[in-house]
Amino acid sequence: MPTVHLLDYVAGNVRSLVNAIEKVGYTVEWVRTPEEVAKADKLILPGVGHFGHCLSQLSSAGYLPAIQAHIDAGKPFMGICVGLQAIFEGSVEDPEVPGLSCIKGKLNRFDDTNKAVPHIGWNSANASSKSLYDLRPESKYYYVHSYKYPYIAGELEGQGWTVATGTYGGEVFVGAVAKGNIFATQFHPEKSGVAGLRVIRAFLNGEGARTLGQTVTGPAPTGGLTRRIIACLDVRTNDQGDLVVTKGDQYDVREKGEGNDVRNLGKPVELAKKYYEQGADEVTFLNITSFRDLPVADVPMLEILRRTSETVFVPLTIGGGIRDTVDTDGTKVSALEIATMYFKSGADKVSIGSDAVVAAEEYYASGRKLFGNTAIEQISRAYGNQAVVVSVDPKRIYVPKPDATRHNIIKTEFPSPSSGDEYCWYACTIKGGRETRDLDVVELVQAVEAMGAGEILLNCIDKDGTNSGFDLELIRQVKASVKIPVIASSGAGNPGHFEEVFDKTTTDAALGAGIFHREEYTVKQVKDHLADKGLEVRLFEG
Ligand code: 1PR
Repeated sequence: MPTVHLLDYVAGNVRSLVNAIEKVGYTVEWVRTPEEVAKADKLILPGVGHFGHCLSQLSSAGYLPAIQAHIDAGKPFMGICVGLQAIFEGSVEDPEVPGLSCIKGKLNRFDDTNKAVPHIGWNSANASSKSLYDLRPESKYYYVHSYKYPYIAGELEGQGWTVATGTYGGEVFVGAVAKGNIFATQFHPEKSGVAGLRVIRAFLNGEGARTLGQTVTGPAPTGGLTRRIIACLDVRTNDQGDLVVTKGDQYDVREKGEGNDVRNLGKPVELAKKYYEQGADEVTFLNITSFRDLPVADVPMLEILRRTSETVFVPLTIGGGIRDTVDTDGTKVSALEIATMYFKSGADKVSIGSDAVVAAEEYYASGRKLFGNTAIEQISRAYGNQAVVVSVDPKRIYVPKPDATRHNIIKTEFPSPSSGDEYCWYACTIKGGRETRDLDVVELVQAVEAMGAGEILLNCIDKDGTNSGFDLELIRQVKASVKIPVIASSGAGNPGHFEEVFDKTTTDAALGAGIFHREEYTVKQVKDHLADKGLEVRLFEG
């Protein structure tokens, strides 16, 4: 099999990139020293996290002159995400750190006045009728970044570059760029389904470079960021010791009646693939019980991720048990080390639940000081904010009047059925809803945003498994409190509920579990419904 060389300098989910490269028929060889760069014919520079962190690592390991020599020799070079950013002169994210300067100009941050940042999700890479590594106007590609190169018509083209753009909240940015032997994408082709695999293939087989810039005809480009639909798999061992996808009603996952067994809705790897093929934009696994009697390195979720990432080319999130812990042999294992194992096994993001609540409580107890030692801070520092999701498990607490509590309250359209109280706040819980804390959801999300979380997965215990629709009041309250994206979760029972949450709130994504596991609707049916209603979605490309 033909070979491509990957630079092994940066932490993150390179397993998915390797899987994608193998999927299109190539093998990967690692470049582990600057000297080894010279043996590469085709070189890929993947990148996650902070511009400065990546570039400083490359620089201190002596890679930059070797990469420059590879490029100057006219050999194929591809940069992905921060790998695209690296070919620019610099970034306001880390102004002191120089880039490779193949392109003059600095990246800047998305404006978060009227939109969530990071920009997470499926967006276009529109090359305006020019051939650019098989990018297609009707396809969508997975982006996750806070910094971008702002597109100015003609600027890069005037220097011989072919450019594809995306638009987010009115800002047009460079989604991909190519000239000669250089090709770079701001999006993650290895996470962009079949559309992304095509791009990788075009780089590897040389067709992309050969046809670069030719005029192509095709359908008119579609708009910007799509509505993101996420399939969630709650995973745990059942009473027979098998790892199964389960689903609770308000977090109770046991069947009612005789036996009282853990509800078994299927096998995690198979279901993940099924939802990917139905068009799920992301798949989330939540390990809802921890596997305390196993060495951390053997937790079954690692194997589930490895196997899933071989066939599922959209982002994977893993949650459950991400906190500092003590291994079976007494060794301390940090949350960062656990997250690292998950990333190496194919996860793109980790989701933190209970530990985030405890960290937020400490944040307020210390007068909103940050010491850099929480799991959120450590993981986001190493892998970037976009890699850290905080999963929130709130429940409603009714109060008779606004000043009956110190917490952030709302006046609800759904008064308490028992007391008739018209005000409520949302209390955070830990340990899968078993313990309620004196911290409200607004306090939590603001604290974790300050710590560096990149996204909120907003469950709702009152709504979970009810099929009665999302808690719009909760979602509005949280969206109004933070700038980072929010995923609405809990309560989806039909496609209309997804339409409603996108119409009546500004949520960035919506998640369903039971609706898909019980086969009441497919992901495709949900998306078809949204498309019928005029909302932009990404459909699966076979
Ligand atoms: O606290 O960091 O170890 O993480 C544990 C994780 O496991 C948390 O993300 C927590 O939400 C989750 N979890 C714990 N116990 C349960 C349970 O169900 N007993 N599941 C649980 C949470 C909620 C959603 C669900 C939506 C959509 N599941 O993920 O998928 O509510 O459901 P629906 O569409 O069927 O209504 P830590």
